[in-house]
Amino acid sequence: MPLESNARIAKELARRGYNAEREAVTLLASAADSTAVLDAAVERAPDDALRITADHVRAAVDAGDGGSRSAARSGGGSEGVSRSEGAVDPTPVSTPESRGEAGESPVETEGSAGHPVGGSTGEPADRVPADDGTDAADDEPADTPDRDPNHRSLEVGNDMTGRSTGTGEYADFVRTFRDRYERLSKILRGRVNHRPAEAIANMPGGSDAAMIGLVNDVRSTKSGHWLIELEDTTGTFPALVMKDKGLADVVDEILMDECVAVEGTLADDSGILFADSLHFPDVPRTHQPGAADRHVQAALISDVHVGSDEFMADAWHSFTDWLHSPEAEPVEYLLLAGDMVEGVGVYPNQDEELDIVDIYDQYESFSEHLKEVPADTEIVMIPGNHDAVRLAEPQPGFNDEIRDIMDVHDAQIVSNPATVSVEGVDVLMYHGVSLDEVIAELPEEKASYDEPHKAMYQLLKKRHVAPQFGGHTRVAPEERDYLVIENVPDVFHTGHVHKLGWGKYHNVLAVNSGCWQAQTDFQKSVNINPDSGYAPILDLDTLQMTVRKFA
Ligand code: D5M
Ligand code: FE
Ligand code: ZN
Repeated sequence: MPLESNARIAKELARRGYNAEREAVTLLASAADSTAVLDAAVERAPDDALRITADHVRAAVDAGDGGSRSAARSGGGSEGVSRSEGAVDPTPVSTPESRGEAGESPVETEGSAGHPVGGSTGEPADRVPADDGTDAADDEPADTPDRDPNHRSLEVGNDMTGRSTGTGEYADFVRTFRDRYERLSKILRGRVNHRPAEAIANMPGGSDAAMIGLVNDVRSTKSGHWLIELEDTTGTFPALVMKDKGLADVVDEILMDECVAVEGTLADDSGILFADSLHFPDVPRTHQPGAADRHVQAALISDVHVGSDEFMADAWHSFTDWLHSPEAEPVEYLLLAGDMVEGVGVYPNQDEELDIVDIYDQYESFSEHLKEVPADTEIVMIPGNHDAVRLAEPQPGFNDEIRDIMDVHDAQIVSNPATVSVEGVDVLMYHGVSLDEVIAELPEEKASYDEPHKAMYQLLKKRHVAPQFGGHTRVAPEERDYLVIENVPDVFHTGHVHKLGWGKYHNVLAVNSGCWQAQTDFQKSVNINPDSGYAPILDLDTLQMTVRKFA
């Protein structure tokens, strides 16, 4: 097999159990006899090495194993060849043979602005503009990135892996909801002069009053008004939203168990509050997102579904191929929002569409695919509902057995949800199971599969990734409600619905990242057309995004 492309080299190394530095792969690609140098480099690597480095390759080249057809050695010293100087012959990122399709580099595709990607190649780039309204993509970065790990910073927050305390007892649920109430009511407290339920019941009839509580019940009355029951730590209290108050639009957005504030006037007998306004915790419009202080990018993906008959291996290879290209040099981070593998027994009759039936084998295969990603890429992964962790959220970040299988890349494996601060940009990662629920319950224009980012806006508004309890999304009680969005993120990254969509809500960039799985039989039966083989690439310095298509 000729080893003419970077991805082929990465794949061949992966086959032999090695991950490789980008520079090592580039050096190998530029060698006159890549196969011979690769053999020699592997030979030279220490027995316990997991990674082939540029030094291993250089040593092999210097020893004359395979020679060089370019200036692969001209960089000299331990620094070697700087890729950004173009000293190495540019190796084709992919060839028609290696991909089995037209071998052009991936195109940027349209997205956002309320419209999903068309799905065809060759469309113009669509970008989320920088905050000042300029399209920073047109400005070339002042200096090329150097992929120096010393410039990187990545900090994980809200990771509950290894911290699960819940036993499923009633008392655990009480504690979770108390924590939810405390942290979300704090956000609302500055905006309304609220009183506890108990105190409101004792206020004189006709007084102005406000209450903050978790939604216990929402019902429409015979006469077309709405009755909302709120609960706080002292009790429950009913609020009546009259149909002529112009609040229908707000009532439409209410989900059970979320935290809201209601302001209004007490009835004469102080038994009910007539609502004048309703507030969600929401994201302040003044939110100022952070930014990296150099040109560096993150690829935001999810739903790889390795092990499924429909896993799109070719698209994945094209993606990892591209990651090895000079164009992808700034992509130093890869964020993976769950559903690494297809799993087993997730849905009825799922086994009929499995390519790999054993869950561990699926992770082994996923891990082989992950090895194709340049070794010096920082990876963060959270689990999804197809992964081998408990289904109830928050989901801990895998057990040791699965971690061992996936350790090829030294990835940060954290819980679902979790936050990562990447060079000053705060990213909230959440797999997205509650999006199904938000889409099912809210009117089409507020949340739909075609515009998944709008459903994400709702979660930001509620400052909670899965407000409803006892519905479609399973929630496990913990001492703390890890699903509360306590700090406003700069970027909200989800997957799960297999639809690509992105947009900004009060300065927060919401991105749903599509998938690497073609349409399944189930999806066909319910008319879900997945957006497969896209990689949204986020500029961490401008928060502008470009979507690349690999299928
Ligand atoms: O979810 C992918 C999307 O498809 C998500 O919106 C749920 C939906 N889906 C897929 N299969 C099913 C079945 N069998 N029942 C209900 N909903 C389904 P994923 O997490 O990748 O399966
Ligand atoms: Fe999925
Ligand atoms: Zn999922």
